[in-house]
Amino acid sequence: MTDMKDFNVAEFPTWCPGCGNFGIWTALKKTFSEMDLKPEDCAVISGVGCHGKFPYWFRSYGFSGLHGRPLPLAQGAKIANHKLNVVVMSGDGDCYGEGGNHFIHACRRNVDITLIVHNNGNYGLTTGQYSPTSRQEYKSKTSPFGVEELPVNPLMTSLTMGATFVARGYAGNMPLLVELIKKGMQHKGFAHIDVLQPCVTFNKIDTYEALNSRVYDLNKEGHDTKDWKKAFEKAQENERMPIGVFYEGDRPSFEQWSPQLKETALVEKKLQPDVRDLLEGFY
Ligand SMILES: Cc1ncc(C[n+]2csc(CCOP(=O)(O)OP(=O)(O)O)c2C)c(N)n1
Ligand code: SF4
Repeated sequence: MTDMKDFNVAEFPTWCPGCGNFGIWTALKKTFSEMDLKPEDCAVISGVGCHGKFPYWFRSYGFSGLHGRPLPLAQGAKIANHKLNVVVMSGDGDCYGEGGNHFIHACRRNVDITLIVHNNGNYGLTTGQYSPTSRQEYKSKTSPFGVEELPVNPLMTSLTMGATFVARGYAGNMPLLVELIKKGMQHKGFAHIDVLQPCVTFNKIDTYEALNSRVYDLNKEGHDTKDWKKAFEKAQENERMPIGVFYEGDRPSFEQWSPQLKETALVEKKLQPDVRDLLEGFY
């Protein structure tokens, strides 16, 4: 079995002490080591934000992309080499705001990648402005009287757009988060895991204390993860917040469906026909 330490780099993350990102960072290392994955078997791709620095502090292949753009990068990496385990780190602003369009189409496309959204209900890196998932009572520099818009419901969105694995984790519940990431990675197709991630510096309403009193383990209550309608209903609960697997479907993944990818990874294919002469014409 690989060791959690195999995924460490020389530097230690500079996230604020107590930030929920530490929980997600530890959970991913634990998941990879329990799945006996090696750093060279994996790619961790991020957008921009506090979460976006994840690949700096995680030893595997990695790429930190533009704001809102980790999903197209990750889908490209997976399509080129579908033997790689591709995990996407995104923020609520990055994924549901700037990258919202990519998010809905990734759900439809069903490429076999795992998306982990660090949902802290604000724009952490740029000092706490309100984000697409900020609740209406959230006050910040850009919402001094609270937020006028309705918050995005990430799980209802991914369920509606055809995601085949939909879950919600909590950075303050490590054993469950590890279980969810493992299940998401084992699932063949697009896995969306929205993670409640306290931003201890700027978000003073979605604190560990507040979340601890709201979250409950959905799967311990006998939820049927094949029941899409029930999952959609559960995704609407707001006061008590279910965490766990909401939905598991079995539509073929993009790689299983695509005739070009069925046999082998694109990186292993011989160019057919050989277009190198043609390409040289452009240099
Ligand atoms: C195209 C573009 N727009 C805006 C920014 C400025 N910006 C950097 S990080 C960020 C918000 C990040 O918030 P979120 O995605 O929720 O991540 P967090 O920092 O909370 O992890 C913004 C607006 C940018 N870098 N690029
Ligand atoms: S600003 Fe918030 S999200 Fe960013 S590192 Fe600090 S606590 Fe974490």
